Amino acid sequence: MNITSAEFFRSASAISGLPEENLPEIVFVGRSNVGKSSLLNSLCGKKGLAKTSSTPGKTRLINYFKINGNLFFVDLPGYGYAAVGQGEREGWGKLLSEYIRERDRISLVVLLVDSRHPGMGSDREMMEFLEYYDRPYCIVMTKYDKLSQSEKAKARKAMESCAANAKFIVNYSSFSGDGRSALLAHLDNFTQ
Ligand SMILES: Nc1nc2c(ncn2[C@@H]2O[C@H](COP(=O)(O)OP(=O)(O)OP(=O)(O)O)[C@@H](O)[C@H]2O)c(=O)[nH]1
Ligand SMILES: [Mg+2]
Repeated sequence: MNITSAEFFRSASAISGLPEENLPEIVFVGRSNVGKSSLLNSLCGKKGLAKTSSTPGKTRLINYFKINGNLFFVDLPGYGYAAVGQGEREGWGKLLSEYIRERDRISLVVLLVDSRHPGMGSDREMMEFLEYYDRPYCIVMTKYDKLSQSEKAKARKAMESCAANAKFIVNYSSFSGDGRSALLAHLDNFTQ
């Protein structure tokens, strides 16, 4: 797909505040600080669209962005950050798990995994959760620029073996834009 327009649409702090518009939703999830908001900005080619931070736990709400007038990208709060997830049964925010369970217009969940740590327990749990609720998902390996050549091949292999049910896997660097055109081409299949 080619992104011609990307606009902030709305934030919601509860499931009851989600938009009524019946548009497909491509959702970005992953551990806190994995690079979700940066990926959104990189994909849309708009630097300040989603707020990013080097401190984990920046995104606390469900943020909707309208893409090309006919689709939503959804930026969710990260999991695995103690101050956000503590006390929650699955360790993820209540908002995040409710959204994934109940929102039936999700066309694809983009699960972001840090390239330096493929197969972490919390990411595996997220994959199991997505499979249990029958949500189609793909894997984006973020911060790929931080890996050496030999680490890249190793990380990719490790990810492939633990994400056998993912629709596809893409290596990504929001800094260089590597992986952007590959990811956009895949997303094209999930815009209806
Ligand atoms: N080297 C490198 N750093 C990145 C990349 N993407 C994001 N970062 C850095 O990682 C940090 C977190 O990025 P965010 O995009 O805010 O992460 P997030 O997943 O939205 O974080 P929360 O909203 O807190 O869950 C920032 O310091 C970014 O600059 C990347 O592709 N390469
Ligand atoms: Mg964020």
